[in-house]
Amino acid sequence: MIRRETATTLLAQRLTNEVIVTNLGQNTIDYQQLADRDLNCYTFGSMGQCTSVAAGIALARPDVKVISIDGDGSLLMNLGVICTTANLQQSNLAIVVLDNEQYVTTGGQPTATSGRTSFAGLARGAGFDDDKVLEATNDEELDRAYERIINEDGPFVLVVKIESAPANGKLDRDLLWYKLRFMRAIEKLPVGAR
Ligand SMILES: Cc1ncc(C[n+]2csc(CCOP(=O)(O)OP(=O)(O)O)c2C)c(N)n1
Repeated sequence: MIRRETATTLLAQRLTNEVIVTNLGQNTIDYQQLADRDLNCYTFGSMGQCTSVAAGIALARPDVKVISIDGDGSLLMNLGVICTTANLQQSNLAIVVLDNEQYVTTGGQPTATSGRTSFAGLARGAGFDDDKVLEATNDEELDRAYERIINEDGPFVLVVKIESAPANGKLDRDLLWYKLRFMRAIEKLPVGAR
């Protein structure tokens, strides 16, 4: 099982001009605490919308790699988005699902992936290429997968099986400040930065 901190820091150390969009709750806390940067777009409260927001940014800025750090419960709530993105074939989009098999933010109720459901299977069924659907259950697999999603064209789906412990620290809820900081940062990013 991969630790939350490892799932964040292994990606953070590879980042340059990529946009990161984080799911509400735990994933946003991790990136605020461990890997805060102007090109992070945090989502708050909007369960299910993380990958949709990322796909929209990726459409608006095809010259920038956009990585969604989604949660299993949240992506399960908006599964249509993987069909939309598979059909759009956005080469600059990667969807990373931090799959702890629970709705941790609301108390740890099990999600469908704790049972028979597999995001890798869902992603292939949605239309993602087989070789762009990646799964990581240990740190080595995760590091190799991050290298691919940073350096190769997507669209990718990367399913990361992580521990069920919550993120460390508290959510900083200064939503407007973070939103404006992100908007200014992406505006300033020269076209062709990828
Ligand atoms: C539309 C909607 N329904 C319910 C909630 C309450 N809620 C907030 S976080 C969360 C669980 C999210 O689960 P998951 O995506 O697996 O992320 P985790 O908390 O495990 O990191 C729920 C049910 C919400 N914010 N919005």
